[in-house]
Formats: sequence, C-alpha cells, structure tokens
Amino acid sequence: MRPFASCRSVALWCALLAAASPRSLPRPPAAEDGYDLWLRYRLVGDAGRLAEYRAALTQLVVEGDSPTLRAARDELSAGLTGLLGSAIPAVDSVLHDGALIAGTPATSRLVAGLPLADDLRRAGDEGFVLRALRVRGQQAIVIAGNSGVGVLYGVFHLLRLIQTGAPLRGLAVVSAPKLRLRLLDHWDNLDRTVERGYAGRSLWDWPHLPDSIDPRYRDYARVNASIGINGTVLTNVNANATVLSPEYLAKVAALANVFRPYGLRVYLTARFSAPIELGGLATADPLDPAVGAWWRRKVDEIYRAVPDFGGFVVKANSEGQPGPQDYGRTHADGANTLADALAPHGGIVMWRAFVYSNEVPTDRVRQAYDEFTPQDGAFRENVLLQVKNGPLDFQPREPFHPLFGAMSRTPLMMELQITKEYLGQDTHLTFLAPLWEEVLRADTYARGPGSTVGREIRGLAGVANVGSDRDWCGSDFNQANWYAFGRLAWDYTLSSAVIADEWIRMTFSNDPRVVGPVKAMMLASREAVVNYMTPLGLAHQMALGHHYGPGPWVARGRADQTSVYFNRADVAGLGFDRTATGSNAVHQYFPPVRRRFADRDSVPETLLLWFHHVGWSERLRSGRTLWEELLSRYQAGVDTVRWMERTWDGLHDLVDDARFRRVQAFLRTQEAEARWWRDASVSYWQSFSHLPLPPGYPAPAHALDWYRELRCPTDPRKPRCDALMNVGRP
Ligand code: BDP
Repeated sequence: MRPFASCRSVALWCALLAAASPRSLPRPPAAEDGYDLWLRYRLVGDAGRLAEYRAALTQLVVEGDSPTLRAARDELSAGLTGLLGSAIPAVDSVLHDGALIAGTPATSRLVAGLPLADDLRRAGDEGFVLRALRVRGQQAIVIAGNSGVGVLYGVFHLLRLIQTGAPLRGLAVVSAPKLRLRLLDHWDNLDRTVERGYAGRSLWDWPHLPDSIDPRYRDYARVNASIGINGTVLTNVNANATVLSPEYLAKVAALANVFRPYGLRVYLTARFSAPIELGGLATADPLDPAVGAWWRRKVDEIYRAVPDFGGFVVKANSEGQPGPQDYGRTHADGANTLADALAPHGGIVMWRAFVYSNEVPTDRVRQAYDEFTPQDGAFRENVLLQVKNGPLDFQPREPFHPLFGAMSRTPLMMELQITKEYLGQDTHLTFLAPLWEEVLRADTYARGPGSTVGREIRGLAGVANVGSDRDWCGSDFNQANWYAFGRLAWDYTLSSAVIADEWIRMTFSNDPRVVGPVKAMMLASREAVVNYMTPLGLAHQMALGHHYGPGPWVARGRADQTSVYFNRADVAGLGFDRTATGSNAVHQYFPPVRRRFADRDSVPETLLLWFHHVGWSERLRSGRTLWEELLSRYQAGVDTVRWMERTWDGLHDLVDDARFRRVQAFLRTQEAEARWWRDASVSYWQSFSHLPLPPGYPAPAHALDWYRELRCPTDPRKPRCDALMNVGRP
C-alpha cells in the first residue's frame, strides 16, 4: 500500500507546485473594484509585445520641471512600471537605444533640437507629437508638445497604445483636439447630493475643504487628463449662490490647485439672482448698473482666488430658475452682463438654451429655437450658447437640436448627458457613444452638405456620471461613457467601435475572446434601450419625477413634462404630428432635413413617431403595420438584453470574479426591467389600439393597472421594483 500512498502524495505535491508556479495554469484574474478605471497599468499579457516594449523603452528622459511635466513624468514612470513589470531608469546624461524623451521645445534642449517644427505647428497649444526617431544616433521615442499639458496628453496616448497592445515601431502621431472646450458638468449640490447622480455622493467634500484634500481629487484630474477633458463645472445648473461666497471660493481654489497641473480648469454655475442673495441688492436686473458692478467685483474676487478660472454656466428662466426675463430683459442682456465681467480675465459664459416657457403655448421642442434665433448676433464674443443634443431632454433617441447650424453669429457648444437619467441610470448597460456619434455626424445642411453637428460646435459639455462610489460611476460599464465622452470631445470623428475597443482593452483585457463579445454587447446596447423603452421615435415615456421605469400613462404635472403630451396616443394612432399639419417643429430644420423628416416616405423609421401621428394599422415601409412594428421593436429590445446576458455569462473565466458578478447581476435586473418596459408599454398602447397581440407574442405578465399602480422603492437612486424580478421570463 505504501508505494501507492507515496505515489499519491508525490502527485499531490506536483499539483501544488504546478499551481504555485506562475506559468503553469491560467489563474483567474485578480478581483478588481473598478477604482482604477481604464488606468490600471497591469503587466502586458502578450509575451512578444512585452519584449518589444521592454526593448523600445529602456530610459526615461523628461526634461523640464513644471508641475504639469512632473505629473507627466510620474504618470509615465508609474504606468510603465506596471505595464512592463519593472521601473525604467530616469537618466538624462547619456542617451541609449530605447530612450523615451518627453518635453516641450522650451523646456527640453533635446526636443528643441529635433526636426519637429511642422508637426508641432499642427499639434497647436494642447496637442502632441509622438514619434519614433533617431536622436543623437540612438533609437528613441519622443513625446513633444508646445505646452506641458500637450506633453501630458501625449504621455497618456503612449500609455494607451501600450495598454491596448499596439506596436510602437514607426510611431508617427500628431494629434490636436478638434474642440477647444471639453468639459464635465457636475450637477452637484453643496450638500453633496447629486441631481440625476447614480454613483453616490458628490466627490466635492465641501465641509472639509479647503484644509483637507481627498486624494481622489488628484485621481479625478488624472483620469480626465487621460481623455483630454480640460474643464470641470463643479456645481449644479440649478445653482446655489453660496458657492460664490468668499468661504466657498476658498474651497473652489483648493480644488483648482489640485486640478491645475492636469490642465483641468474650474468653472462654476452662476445663480442669476446672486446679486440679491449674496450682494443684498434689491434686484438682479442685468441692465441695472449696480448689478453689473456687483458681478464685476465678484468676478474679480473669483480670479484673485483662482487665476485661471474658466467662467460661468447659467441656467436662466428655465424650470423655475431666476433669469433676465424676470425683469423683462432678454437672454442676451443677461448673458452679456456676466460676459462683460469675465472678459477682462479671459473668462467665458456658457448660457444654456434649455428653456421652455411656463405657459406651454406651443410644442415644447420648438421653444429654444424660437427663443434664441432672433437673438443671434446679440451676444458678446465670450458667450457660447450651450445646447442639448436634442430639442427635448436627453432621451434615448431624439433628432439633433435644430439650433445647431442655425446661429451663424453665436458660437454654440453641445451638452450631452453622461449620467443616464433616461437610459437605465446605474444599472442598465447602455454604451452612449453610438447615441453621441449619431448626433455629432448628423448633417444640419446649415452651410450646405457636410455641415455636421460636430463641425458646427466649439465645445462639448457632458453632464458627469461621477460620484464618490468606489468605482466612480455606479457600475463598471458606466465608466465607458465617461471615457467615450472624453474621446469624442477630443475627436468627434472617432467611431463608437474604436472607442469601445480601446476601453475594453484597457479596462478588461486584450484577449480577443473578451474584446469581440464585449464590443458587440456595447455597440448593440443603446439600440436595445431605445427598443424596449421608446421605439420608433417615441420619447419621454418614463415614470414621473425620477424617470426610471415606464410611465406612458403619466398625465399629472405640467403638460409638457407628461408622457401623454409626447406620445399623443388615441384610438386612431400614436405619435406627435410635428409637420405643417401639426406643430410644424419640422420647419426649424434646414430644407433638405426638413423635407426628409416631414415626409412619411423619407423620415427615418427610428424617428417616425417623433414627427408623425401614425394610424395603428397603417403600413410602414417595412410592410408591417405600426402595431406590428411597435411590438416587434419592444421584443427586439428584450431579446438583445437576453443575448447580452448570455454573452456575458460566457466570459466567466476571462473576467475577474468581482466584476463578472457585478455586471451579471445588473444584466439580470436589466432583463427584468426590459420586460417591464415592454409589457407596461404594450398594455397601455393596446388600451387605445384594441388590437390583439400576434400569435406567439408574450402576453404581459400583469394587467395594465398593475403596472400603473406599481410603486418603486423611494430610494431615488435605485427606484427598482423587486416585484419585477420575480415574474417569469416570457
Ligand atoms: C433634466 C433633468 C433636470 C435638470 C434639467 C436641466 O431632469 O434634473 O435640471 O434637465 O438640464 O434632464 O436643466
């Protein structure tokens, strides 16, 4: 018996030794909590690439000593140490093969001596040049910029190339941002609640500022710099004047000091009535000289605290916010008063176009255009009009806003919502790049064909999805939207597929068994949400207030915030007639677009019910009736989510367990909620159409009243209904 026993124990020892040896068995990836986002800098997995990178990068030479160049050097050495497995010596006396040289012509003699003048001209103030070339006879890689921040952006670009497994041989990149303003807008309140935030409390710990500096502030700045974001608006558009008080300006200055080396400028929202609330004046009338003088003094005070302060965002005369119209003045009067105070310091005003009147006189989606186009040319040069991507409100799908291209004498910027107020909030996996790509590439025809929205704007602002949750964004996949926003703000011609590819490789793995399926999920996810929530151009069918879950029956509240206002369901059909026979909102588009949208034969089916009221049994271009098409879209949405669940389940051994389970659980929720959307919506439409469900179509799990009466838990962050999780999966 003994030989057998010893044989067994030898085998056991062999197995244990094998398990302990790093190269023997594939180990499950280590659990990750998401904090590192896409800057994980894990050891390069592909042995061939690793060897290539190690040979190409043997020496670090960052010349210059500004805070930004120090940040660039720190990022390079931390990133390369992680990716290549050991620190790269920083030696600047003798150059070797494999030198990595970074600097500006002003800070680096080496960079100044290279033939990069043309490239640097193309790179502009914030761009960078990344080149493999010979320097003093040695093979080197050079990261050059005209400014420290350009170098820093180049550093992140190089790290991205390595993280995504790209070859470095023959490197020749010149990159400059296509838009000058690339901003995150935080809807953060001073009590640390976040309007439409689903990732915990505000990052800004106001009570402990300015003395206590949370290390996350620096990481926040690094992460933004890694995708080229160069501004942050710290406070909610529904503004509190207190942030302009001396006490708070000291706190703002402390944040600005942390962000500055990363090229991240601070902006604030200005409450229009601040001269009354803070200044004790009797009025905030923008044409009152005392009001103008108050703003000038206040702005001077801000610049004493924050010398590179960026400027103000203002939400005025919208949803109860004070504004110039309270005094019979125009938006331009209001914006210009603030702009005059900021101009001597180089600051700007971003005046929001999200306005619609309390009286509901006309179609809500027409109002911003009607309000602002007559004021084109009336704004100061340092005012930009900040326009949401669509004319309604961050819906899963809207046509582009007709103001794009329509204000030839007023610079515009576009506001996107990164936080998914209307697209499943923290839980649903919805990659937003396809939505943004669709609008950025939409042709306004303002200056003839090719006048895309991207070309008509000067900047992008994204309503942030960032909070104090450990993973920053409330879910692993929500991080992709922060990433995508920054990448598109830098270059609005990038495709969703390219952005997803980069993000997956940096966040999860370069393994094609991960990249392919996850990319397919991400690229299908937005259309899935459109289908199960608001197919065929429907919009604003969400539950009242928190906007989570279906509420096509919502009729309470001010008319133009209800679902019935937007869906116009009746016994005849469904959809909002915005052609000449209806509100004629279609007229606000340039003729080629107007004709396409107005005509039932050419309107994209995805926007059909946005522009047309269509009979339930009318045939669409697909040959199906509206009723059939509608039903098939809801089902397609559910089916796609199920396919996403299955696809993710197949990645069990390829993704670390912690993230695998988190995503899996959210997909379970999403599937249940996609059915909730389908069943609640179809039941409601059926109460008008009185048409049967086609054979085989899953019957709603409950009667319409059950959905109407369903009350979600009051937690505004996660108004999910456990009751939904327990019904079957038809
Ligand atoms: C809507 C949000 C609301 C915002 C408003 C805005 O529901 O919380 O205050 O937009 O953009 O989407 O001002």
